[in-house]
Amino acid sequence: MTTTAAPAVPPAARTVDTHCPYCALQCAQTAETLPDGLAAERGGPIHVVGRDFPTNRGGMCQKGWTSPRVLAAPDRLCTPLVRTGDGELRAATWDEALDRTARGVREIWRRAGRSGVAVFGGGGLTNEKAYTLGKFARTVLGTPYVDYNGRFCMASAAAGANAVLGIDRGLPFPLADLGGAQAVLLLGSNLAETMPPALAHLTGARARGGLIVSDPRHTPTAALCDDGGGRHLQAVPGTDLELVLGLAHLVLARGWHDAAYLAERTTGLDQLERAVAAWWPERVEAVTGVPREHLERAARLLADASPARGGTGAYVLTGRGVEQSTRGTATVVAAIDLALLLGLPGRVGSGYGAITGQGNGQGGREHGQKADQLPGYRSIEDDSARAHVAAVWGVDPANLPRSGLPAVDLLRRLGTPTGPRALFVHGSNVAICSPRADRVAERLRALDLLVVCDVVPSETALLADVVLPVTQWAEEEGTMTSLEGRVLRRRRVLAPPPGVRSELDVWADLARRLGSPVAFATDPSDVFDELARASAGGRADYSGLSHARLDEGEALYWPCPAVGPDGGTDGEAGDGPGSGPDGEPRHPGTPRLFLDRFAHPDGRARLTVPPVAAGDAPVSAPTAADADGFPVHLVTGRLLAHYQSGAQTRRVPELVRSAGGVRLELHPLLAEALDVEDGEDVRITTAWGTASIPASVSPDIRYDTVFWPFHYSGADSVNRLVGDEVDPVSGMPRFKVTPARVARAGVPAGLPAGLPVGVDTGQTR
Ligand SMILES: Nc1nc2c(c(=O)[nH]1)N[C@H]1C(S)=C(S)[C@@H](COP(=O)(O)OP(=O)(O)OC[C@H]3O[C@@H](n4cnc5c(=O)[nH]c(N)nc54)[C@H](O)[C@@H]3O)O[C@H]1N2
Ligand SMILES: Nc1nc2c(c(=O)[nH]1)N[C@H]1C(S)=C(S)[C@@H](COP(=O)(O)OP(=O)(O)OC[C@H]3O[C@@H](n4cnc5c(=O)[nH]c(N)nc54)[C@H](O)[C@@H]3O)O[C@H]1N2
Ligand code: SF4
Ligand SMILES: [Mo]
Repeated sequence: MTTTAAPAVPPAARTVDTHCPYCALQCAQTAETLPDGLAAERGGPIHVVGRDFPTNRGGMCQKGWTSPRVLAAPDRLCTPLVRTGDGELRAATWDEALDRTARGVREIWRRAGRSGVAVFGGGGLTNEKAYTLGKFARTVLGTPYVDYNGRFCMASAAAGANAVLGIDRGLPFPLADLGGAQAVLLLGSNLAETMPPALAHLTGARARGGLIVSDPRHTPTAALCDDGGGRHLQAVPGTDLELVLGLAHLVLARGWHDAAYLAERTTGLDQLERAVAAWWPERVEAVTGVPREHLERAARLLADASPARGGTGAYVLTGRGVEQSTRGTATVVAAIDLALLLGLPGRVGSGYGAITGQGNGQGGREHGQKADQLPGYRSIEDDSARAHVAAVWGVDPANLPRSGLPAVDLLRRLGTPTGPRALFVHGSNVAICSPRADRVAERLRALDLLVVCDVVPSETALLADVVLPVTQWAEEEGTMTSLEGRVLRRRRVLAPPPGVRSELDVWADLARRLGSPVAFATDPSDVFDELARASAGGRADYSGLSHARLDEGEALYWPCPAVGPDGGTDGEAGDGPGSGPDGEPRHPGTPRLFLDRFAHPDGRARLTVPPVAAGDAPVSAPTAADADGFPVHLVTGRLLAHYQSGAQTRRVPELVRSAGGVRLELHPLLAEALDVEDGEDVRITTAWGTASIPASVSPDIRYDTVFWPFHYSGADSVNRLVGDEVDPVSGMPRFKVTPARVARAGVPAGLPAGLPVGVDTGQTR
């Protein structure tokens, strides 16, 4: 027998099952703590690997793989900061910082009353934090002014779904259902860069030649339509409403609609028929630039895939490309109408869905950080909802504030003579992500008190009077509700750095310092139980859920009500998630909504004529103050390697390298007309500002459109040039399409008349 040196025993590692800190796909990860030596080498105290889960199937994107880097960001906030008399931020103790905050709030209450203090939340906060933030605003601060960055993200999808279907759950079906579909229409979503592992669910539709993508850019997602995968519709930015009405027109005109389903499950067909009759293909082509044959082809692919015509199923999905518009709600309504005409929603294997963006973009909009909502997706104007939630909070319903203002209006009024004098920010980098960002920064500076909780010194934190360092992702317990409405456990992998506190702690402490009698739990599991009670009976009912139940292994879909004493609701005894450890009946959660009825009282979906007059000019001609240069559509959005305002990902060296610096994407024809080469500076001007940024010349964009991702700061931040018009129904800003003029940087005036805007009779590729 030979002896060899024993292999080095790996240091005892602890593994924890959790989910990625970033987007709503919430890819499942297993995190492993690393010993010090390895931590330094790997750039973070933990290491993550993808874990098998139906949405990500073990996959993650580069942001997921590198997520531990943010835990060890060199400038990670580990001590509170307060602004001194000479304008500098200096380190302070928690006591000092919270005292300063409480004193500031009391002083503003004295001068301006309760509505002198406002709150801005984020769709990345756990359910427990989102819930507590709303409760803190309504009870301790007693202010109506609470809203959050979901207003920039999900508000139009929510408004459209509520109006037509009666409830807003982004995907009312499991994401994996898409796999069996014969056709998928993606309106304004670039999944290949915004949720790469989700592409696996499109391979089926693509293999069947049924993937249809509407995007003014030939994105990696649109490219999946090439070579027989389906059809890319490269419409003029801002014209998807007409595009969808055109598809609806064709479906009705060709008799491809599902008449039996429409009669049984919907109302409003007559009116809709009249409205879409006006959108014949030639007219749609003139407005959208999409050739009528392409429109016809897309309509046929969808119709052939519909169950009524013997297909295996079809989906209509919307993303920010069509929602972040002054016609966002109208376009979502039209998209759901189209799906209903084809008989898709409420059928297994077909449907309509909005692709929620932020990690907890779904849960974040259900638990009360939205200006008009209480937990459980209840209306703050509904007296019975007020009474229910007030009882859970132990307060008098009469003292609960009413609706506040949507984000853009709120930000606009900060620090004005009649507006709020103080703002708390939790989980949003408003100085970068808001439209008219320069003015937002000016409003933030005009406040008497700006308190920002963050994990890094974001551009917004750097404007604050008080900065509070809080726990993030792998340092905390909680739940996140993913894009499919599934409640997932976020688990603590490691202790936060010394000096950092949980936001749950911060709110409880501030409540005490502000003399509030209301109790604030700080254990996330207790907070969840309270949230569950507050949500009971609401549209987003979590009352049958708890951390313990979720820890049994199944992430469950809401609604998941508690089973009543009589074993009521839909709970079934037996095996599986529908029964407890002792076999007692439990609600199994609701993977698919609408199978029996839609959420309106009569159980029917309401076909709705989109609330924008059919004859509206789709895109206003450029109104840029600068009348020189070529008029173009400035479109904004995302790159694969950066997340949102970039506060987190700009601190990850691998991602910074992958993304490169800011670039303005433009078509070779436009570059030629401007006489700029790839990498040379282009001057771009809108009604709100002007900037010079390097060109990235690419055939993958319409020639009348330029693209500028919003992840960058300072002079590279596009939101300095984006206006703050909003959708009239949802209050969502028009991030996607801004009229602009472009010229070669340094060329002053006198360029020839521009390329045509708004009309294009062919694809640009
Ligand atoms: N890498 C990365 N992934 C992310 C995020 C991130 O910041 N980075 N953020 C997450 C969040 S919060 C969100 S909301 C989602 C967003 O996910 P997406 O909606 O996929 O992302 P966007 O890039 O904002 O917009 C999608 C596409 O809309 C197109 N578009 C612009 N104008 C129009 C138009 O008028 N019509 C049509 N049809 N298309 C148009 C753009 O060209 C762009 O390709 O991504 C999530 N995932
Ligand atoms: N031009 C243009 N602008 C856009 C968009 C666009 O497409 N174009 N998209 C819009 C959309 S869809 C969105 S969702 C917004 C997003 O934009 P932002 O709201 O700015 O989103 P993030 O960059 O994710 O900001 C989150 C902040 O919270 C911090 N943070 C992370 N975790 C925690 C936590 O647990 N607690 C606290 N207190 N802080 C935490 C992060 O460090 C970061 O500073 O941008 C919008 N703005
Ligand atoms: S797709 Fe989204 S959830 Fe998945 S790893 Fe990337 S950022 Fe994280
Ligand atoms: Mo978003």
